[in-house]
Amino acid sequence: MREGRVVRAISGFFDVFDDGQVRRCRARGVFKVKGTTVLVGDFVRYEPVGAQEGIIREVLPRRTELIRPPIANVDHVVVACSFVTPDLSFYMLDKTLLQASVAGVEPTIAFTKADLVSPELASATVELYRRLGYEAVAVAAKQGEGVSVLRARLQGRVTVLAGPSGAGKSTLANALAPGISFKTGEVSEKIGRGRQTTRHVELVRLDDATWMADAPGFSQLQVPVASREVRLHFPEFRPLAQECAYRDCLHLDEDNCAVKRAVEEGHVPAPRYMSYRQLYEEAREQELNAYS
Ligand SMILES: Nc1nc2c(ncn2[C@@H]2O[C@H](COP(=O)(O)OP(=O)(O)O)[C@@H](O)[C@H]2O)c(=O)[nH]1
Ligand SMILES: [Mg+2]
Ligand SMILES: [Zn+2]
Repeated sequence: MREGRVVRAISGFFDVFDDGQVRRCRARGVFKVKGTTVLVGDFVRYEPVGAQEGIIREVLPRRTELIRPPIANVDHVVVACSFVTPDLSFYMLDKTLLQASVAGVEPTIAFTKADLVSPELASATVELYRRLGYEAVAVAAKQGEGVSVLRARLQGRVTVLAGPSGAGKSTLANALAPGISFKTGEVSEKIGRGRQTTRHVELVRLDDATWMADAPGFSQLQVPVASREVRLHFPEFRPLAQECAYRDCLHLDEDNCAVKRAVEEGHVPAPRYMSYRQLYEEAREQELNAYS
């Protein structure tokens, strides 16, 4: 039995990368254990069959698991967030950061299309998120700005790109890995009416330790979170929460809330707090729907 990494899943087959070679495998037996599936990113035990095929017998334990896109063992997400077209949305950014945090995947924010705004706005936005405790970089893909910083952050990790359609994910992927051509998935999906479009998740190898997921059609991460837990994924709330009058303060309508005070005093950006309230409400609504 050998071990490899699933890099692609296509209608019942799994491409397993092992020792510089990709084998097309079927999964046998692993599905019999209830709830077990094979995901792209999984490490599996497999039996080679001939020179190019194999049978997956076992899925090894996962470090992380994303539901959308369906991918295992990702340890880094580059959150693409454009300054323009689409316009910068702190809410969308904060939502993706929340989901990365819930999934236990470290985020790096790429503020894309920095060439289309003033350098002052670009660096102020990057600073805003750095002060909150995030890794953030301004990117102008065509000019190569920010690309080498990001590439260094990919090293030795499995990275997935997330962010809304048009944010520049494919452009960034191509800049990060010249020589590998990433499909502009979102575009073909809109044109390809009635056609089966590429919703396959695929891991692209940059070197043996460095992989990047091309997940066209999955612009957002999607991970469920309990409403009461949302606050725990806003790192800047953590030191403040100890100062709240209520130990279990949700930072909503409670009296003597240190988070709300910090917002009023400008220490926590107001859009960030508005994102929190909205994401709390969304999580709450999901809970109410689930129990009704
Ligand atoms: N000016 C500028 N345009 C960009 C940049 N990155 C992407 N774009 C453009 O934005 C559009 C959407 O990019 P694409 O990579 O397809 O976005 P995706 O949908 O997130 O994969 C394309 O027309 C790109 O040429 C950038 O850094 N600067
Ligand atoms: Mg794309
Ligand atoms: Zn509070």
